[in-house]
Amino acid sequence: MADENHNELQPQPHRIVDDLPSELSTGAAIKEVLNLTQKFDGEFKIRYQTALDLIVAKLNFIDRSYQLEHDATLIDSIQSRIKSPDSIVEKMERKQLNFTTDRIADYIRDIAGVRVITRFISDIETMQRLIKEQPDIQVVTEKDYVANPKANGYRSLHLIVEVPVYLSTGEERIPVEIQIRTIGMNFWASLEHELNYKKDIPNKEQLRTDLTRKAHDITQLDEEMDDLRAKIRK
Ligand code: 0O2
Repeated sequence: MADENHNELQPQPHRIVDDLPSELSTGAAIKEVLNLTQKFDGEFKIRYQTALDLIVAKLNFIDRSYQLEHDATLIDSIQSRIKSPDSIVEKMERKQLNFTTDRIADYIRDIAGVRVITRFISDIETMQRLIKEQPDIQVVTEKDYVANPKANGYRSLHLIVEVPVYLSTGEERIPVEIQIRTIGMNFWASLEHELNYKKDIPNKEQLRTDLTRKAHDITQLDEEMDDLRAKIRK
């Protein structure tokens, strides 16, 4: 990941899954603990689900307020998910995180994830500005793959925000990843994701090259649509 994409504004480590047995280090063991955690310690999942619900409500509020003022929506759709234990384990293995020393919630910051799909590219920046203006949400990390696309053509704006969740034990700031991208960027990313995760696809490398080329076409279309909208709304 390119450094210019990674703007650590205020890293705040979280320790949610504590007191794990030190002898556990393999992926299978991690999975087992995660499954147990989710099964027996519902609070872990409840924290993330609550944070997710709060962020989705906040994003809808931002959109409605914008609509009142500008007579146009910013958001085309919102998707959200809690990362599955399998996917958490896969990511920890991919990043070679040692389960005995590194804690899940410290390093996997996208356990709660929201994807905001906009129609126009300039709406991504507007969304980002309006999220930052919310006094109860703190943006702690920004990665701008729109200004600095990945080599494969991936574009999206990633924010890690922290939202306060009030538990019987007190307030906890829970991280939520917000990915903001256009319909075109989302369309591209979902196919590229499929290519990465499907096995036995012939000519994978050629398909990757073709997809990277299509990402450029989508960038051009996104920019042209933005220009057209500006002329229509003038
Ligand atoms: P999933 O299935 O979405 O859960 P870091 O936070 O820097 O330690 P991270 O989180 O790997 O590391 O970095 P990054 O770049 O913020 O990517 C996070 C997510 O962005 C990924 O989550 C994907 O959803 C998406 N993403 C990033 N790069 C690509 C890409 O090249 N293609 C596609 N299709 N999506 C991408 P996960 O956990 O990998 O997967």
